[in-house]
Amino acid sequence: MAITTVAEKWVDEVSALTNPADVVWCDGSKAEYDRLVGQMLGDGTLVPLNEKTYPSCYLHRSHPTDVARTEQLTFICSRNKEDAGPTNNWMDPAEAKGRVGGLFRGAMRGRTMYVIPYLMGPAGSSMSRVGVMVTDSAYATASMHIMTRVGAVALEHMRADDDFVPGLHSLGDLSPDRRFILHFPEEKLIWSVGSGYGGNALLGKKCHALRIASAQARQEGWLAEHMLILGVEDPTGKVTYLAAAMPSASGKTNLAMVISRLPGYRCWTVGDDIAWIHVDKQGQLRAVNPERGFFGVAPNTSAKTNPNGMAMVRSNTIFTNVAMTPEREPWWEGMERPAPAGTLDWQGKAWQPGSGPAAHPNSRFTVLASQCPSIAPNWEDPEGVPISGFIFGSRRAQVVPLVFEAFNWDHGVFLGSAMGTETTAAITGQVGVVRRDPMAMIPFCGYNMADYLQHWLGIGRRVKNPPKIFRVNWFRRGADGKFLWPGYSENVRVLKWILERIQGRGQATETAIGNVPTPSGLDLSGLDMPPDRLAEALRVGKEDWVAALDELGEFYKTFGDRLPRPIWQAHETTLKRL
Ligand code: OXD
Ligand code: MN
Repeated sequence: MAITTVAEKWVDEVSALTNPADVVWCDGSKAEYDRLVGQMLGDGTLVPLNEKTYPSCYLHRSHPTDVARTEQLTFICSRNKEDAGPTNNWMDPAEAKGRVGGLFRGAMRGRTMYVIPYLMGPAGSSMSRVGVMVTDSAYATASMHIMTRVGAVALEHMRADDDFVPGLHSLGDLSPDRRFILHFPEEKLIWSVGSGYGGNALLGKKCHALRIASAQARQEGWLAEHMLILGVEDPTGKVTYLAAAMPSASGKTNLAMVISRLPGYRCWTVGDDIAWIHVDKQGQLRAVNPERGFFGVAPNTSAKTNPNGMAMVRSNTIFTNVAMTPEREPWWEGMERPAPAGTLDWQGKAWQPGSGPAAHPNSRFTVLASQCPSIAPNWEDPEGVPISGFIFGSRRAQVVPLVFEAFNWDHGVFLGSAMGTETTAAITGQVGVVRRDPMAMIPFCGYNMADYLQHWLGIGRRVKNPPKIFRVNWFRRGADGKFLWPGYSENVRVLKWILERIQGRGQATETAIGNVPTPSGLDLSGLDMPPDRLAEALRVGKEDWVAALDELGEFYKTFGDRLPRPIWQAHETTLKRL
C-alpha cells in the first residue's frame, strides 16, 4: 500500500506519544475484519450470537459508564472562543493539547495500535473526503470497517499528501474523568480519549463527518448535515430525493427505511444519519451519504416500526449493549415479543421482567448499508442524488403541527433554526427535557451556530431553484396523552403531501408559521383517523407559539450581533402574524 509521507510522519509521532506494543496498518479486507472478530471472540470483547438465526452476528458489552455520547466532554478547540460559539464547549487549542496530551502519553502501552485510512463518501466522488484514524480499540477498528470504506481506496482519494483528517483515539482507562472528545477545526484534527462508545470512538462519524466537515464545508462552500437521505418513488416511477434533519434517536433510521402504506409509492434509502451536500455546476443541490453502514438505535426497532431495519440486522451485524436470550439471540425493548426466561441484560446479568430495561436504551446495531432491503440502487453514485426538499423534524409533545411548509428558503432556515426537541437516551443526561437544537446540529456543529445559519442562507442564494423546506413532528400528543399521529409507515402520507407541494400541487392553508395541509390535503385512505384528532395534529395554537417564540428569542440573544438579520426578521414577522 502506498502511504503518503505526511500520514506516515503523523502516525510515527502518535506512536512515539502513545507507545503501543505494535502498529498495524489496516487494509479494509474481509480477512482483516475476520481476524479482528476472531481476536475479540478470543478475549471476550465480542460474544457470538446464534449462528443459525443470526449468522456472523456478535454482541459487544461496553463499560457500564461508557454507553452514549458525552456532550459535556466534547469540545471545539478553535483559536477564538467566539468561533466555537455559545452552543459548543470550547478549549484553547494549546491548553487542550497540554491537558489531554498527557492522557495519551503511553496510553497504548501493551496494546496494538491500528492505523485506519478511511474514505467518507462513495469511491470516485469529488464530494468524498479522507481520514486516518489511529486507535487501540479492536472494536472501533471493526466498526470502522462497517461504517466507512477502509484501506487503499482512502489513500487513492487524497488530493494531496496532507489531504486527510487525522484522528487519534485511545480507550485510555475508560474513566469519564479522563474522557475528552476534542476537535481542532483549524487543523482538521480530532483527539478522542477515554471512551469506546460509537459516537465518541468511531471518529469518521460524528467527529469527522459532522463537526470537522461542517467547518470545512463552510470554508469550501458546501453543507455537512445531520440528515438522512431518502428517495420517494411516485406512481409515475419518478424518484424525488429528500434530506431530513432530526435529533438523535428520533426516528431518522426508521424514516430512512420506511415501507410505504400508499399503493404506487415506494421509498429508497440513501443514508440514515449524515448528508454531505454540494451545489453542482447547474446550481442544483446534490447529496452523498458519507457513511458505508448504519449505527442505529436498537430499542423500539421492530417489525412494525422498521421491518427493513429488522431484516438487515439478521446477519453480519455487531450489536452493542442489547440483551441476549438463552437462544443467544439479541433482544431489546419494543421488539414486539416478550423476552424469554433466562434472558441476560446488557451487562450480561440475569434479567427479570420489572427489573429495568434488559437492553440499554441507547443500545445499537452496526451493519453495512448494503444489507438494507430498501437501499437505493444509486446510493453510491459519485454524483450524489439531487435534493428537492428538506425536512426538519423534532420530538415535541405539544405546539408543533404534524407538518407544514416554509414560505421560502430564508423562512425555512428560520424554521430549522427554531427547532427544539425533547432529549433522548442517545446522549448522557436527562431524558425528555426540551432543548434548542437548530437543524438537529447542536451537538455536531463544529463552529459558531450563528455563522452556520448564515452559511445556510448563503447556500440558498447559490442554488437555482432552492428546495422547499418542511417542518414535521410525529410526536404531538392529544389531551389523553396519546400520540395524535400513528407514525412509522403512515408517515408516507406526509411524504406524499411534501412531494405534491414540491410539484406545485397539494392543498394547504397559509398560517402565521407556514403552509399547513388542509384536512383533505393529506391522503388518509385506509387510515382510521378521527377528524378531531387530525385537526389537533395540524392545529397552530396562537398562545403556544407566542410562548415558544419568546423562548426562542432568548436563545437567539445568546448569539448577540452574530445571529443573521433574516433569522431575527422571520422571528419578528411570525410574532406579528400570529
Ligand atoms: C447517532 C446520534 O448516533 O445522533 O446517530 O447520536
Ligand atoms: Mn445521529
